[in-house]
Amino acid sequence: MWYYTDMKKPGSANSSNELRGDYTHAAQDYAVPQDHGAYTDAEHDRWRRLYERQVGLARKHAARAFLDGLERLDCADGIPDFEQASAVLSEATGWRIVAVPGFIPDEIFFDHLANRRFPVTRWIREEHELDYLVEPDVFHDFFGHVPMLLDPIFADFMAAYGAAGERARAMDAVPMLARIYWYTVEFGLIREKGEIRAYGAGIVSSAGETVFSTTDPDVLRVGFDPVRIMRTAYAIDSFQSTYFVIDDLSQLITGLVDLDFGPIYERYRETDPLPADRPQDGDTLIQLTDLREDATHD
Ligand code: HBI
Ligand code: FE
Repeated sequence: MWYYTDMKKPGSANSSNELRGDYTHAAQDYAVPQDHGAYTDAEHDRWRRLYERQVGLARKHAARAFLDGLERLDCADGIPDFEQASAVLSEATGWRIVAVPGFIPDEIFFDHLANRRFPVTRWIREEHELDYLVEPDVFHDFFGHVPMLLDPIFADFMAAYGAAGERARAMDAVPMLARIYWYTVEFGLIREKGEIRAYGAGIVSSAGETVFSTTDPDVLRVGFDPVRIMRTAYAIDSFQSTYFVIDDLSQLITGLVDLDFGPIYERYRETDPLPADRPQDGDTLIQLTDLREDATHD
């Protein structure tokens, strides 16, 4: 996965060793035209191959809401046209897509989300990056994130996350809020019919992590706990060592609406985060074997 602290400003030139997107023509909100007609056949073909591989794994391991959303987007045949997808999205949940050159600053990102605009990177990864890349591309952003935005509950949660950004920024606590995004939107797992399934975009856009996160018998799977999440460090360049599991998408709303973030930020923002590779007191640990037994009682 990725993490960037050095942002490019709209209009600034590219140099090597930096974000690879072209920021020269970006607006102040970092929006760019998608220019759908400019994608090459090779790029559309790369999308088709990525799609085909991931959709097979997703059917086995991804959340119902993700699969439903993906189907409605009808995007197997090539890099999707954001305008068409935005029409489907806005009809369903009031969201739309805005094309961006790549990673954008926190405050701009939060503002887009709060206003139900999801920033999607316009370029696609290179041929040698089919398994892994360090920056989000159109496959991660669109295939990974957009299907869940067709779910009304998840759509509301994402907008609320964006709206929470301002206070986190004012209180110097963006890293704490960002961990909520990381462990839900990017790497969230959900319990469905006695199985662990993935709804996080970082998982469902990765072949290796789709299988690992949902089937590895030893990785830590902890019941959703927002304060624990805000205190927990995460890995940016390897599979996660802890995943947080929700029982239902509505838990993202109910678990967060009543939370008074101010005092939590005050209390923990200066303390070292908890390591991600070990359980903490108070964790509800979820074992795959227990789940299968649960399923027989349904
Ligand atoms: N920009 N394009 C893009 N995509 C992201 O996922 C993203 C971003 N900027 C900031 C950001 N994520 C996170 O650091 C925020 O959740 C804090
Ligand atoms: Fe992402």
